[in-house]
Amino acid sequence: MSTLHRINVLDSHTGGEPTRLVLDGGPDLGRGPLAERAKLFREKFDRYRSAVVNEPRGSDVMVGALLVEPHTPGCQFGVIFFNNVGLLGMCGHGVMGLVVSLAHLGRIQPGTVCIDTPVGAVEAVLHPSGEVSVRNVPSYREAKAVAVQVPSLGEVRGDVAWGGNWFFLVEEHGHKLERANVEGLTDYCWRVRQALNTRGFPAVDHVELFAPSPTAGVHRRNFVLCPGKAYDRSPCGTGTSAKLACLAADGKLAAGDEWVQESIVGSVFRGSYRCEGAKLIPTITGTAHVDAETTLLLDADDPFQWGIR
Ligand code: PYC
Repeated sequence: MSTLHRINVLDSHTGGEPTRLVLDGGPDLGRGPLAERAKLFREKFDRYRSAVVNEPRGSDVMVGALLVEPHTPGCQFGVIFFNNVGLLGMCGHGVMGLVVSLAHLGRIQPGTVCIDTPVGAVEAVLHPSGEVSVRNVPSYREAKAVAVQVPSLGEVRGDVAWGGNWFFLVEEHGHKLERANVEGLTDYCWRVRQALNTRGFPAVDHVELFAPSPTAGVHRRNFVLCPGKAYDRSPCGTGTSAKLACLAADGKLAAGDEWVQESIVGSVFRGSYRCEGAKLIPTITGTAHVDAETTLLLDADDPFQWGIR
């Protein structure tokens, strides 16, 4: 008889981007600050990450969310986000998925909930309409109009900004942001990221392209290439936050004004920011839906019980 380890998960998607919430059966990371627990997860329990999000149970686009006890006073829940190659700092679409999942389980009602993450506490509001707003960690632009020489592409210019993850935001790229172009967009972003990483910005692991949108009321369409080479089906909460920081730094968006951003699959986030002293605090609003209740089974006799790593 083989031994089965069970991991209970709840799947959701936010504008097409999946989140797999690990409810129990994940690793015990203790009760320290979430940044320390994330480090422990990365160093000692990486096989759990792979088992939950990688093939054969998951896919490159799947984002995992390990539900943990919070550490920051005032928070009701803690979460550590991860993907096909490692851990994420924050995840905007993931918080929306987490919030609708908690509501589905009857653990929260419409209203405000504080959630601890490895990069700081965030506040989410579940609106009676079902929409979720996420007040993100402080966001900022680190560098404006960085010119990077990309082999076979030439010079590419973009801003480096933090929105809970590190982004390189590019306006001028000459590509159409459409689903038919995913392969070309992925190749372009990957080359840009590799060049940027070797030229002074090793931490930047998301590349975000922008283009005008054909949709009335939308300010910009985006394409975000995530660290493991999958593109974000949602407009990317942390990427929208990074964009707000750049717009604010350029004096193109005032505090409180709305910015609407859509992904190439047509899902939309609304964003705005407010200032707390020198800090810029973005709030991103979108919708998420629960789409599966599952128990993952890890069979000790299965050579791929920990996923294809
Ligand atoms: O929504 O912040 C986000 C996100 C990051 C990576 C994938 N989605």
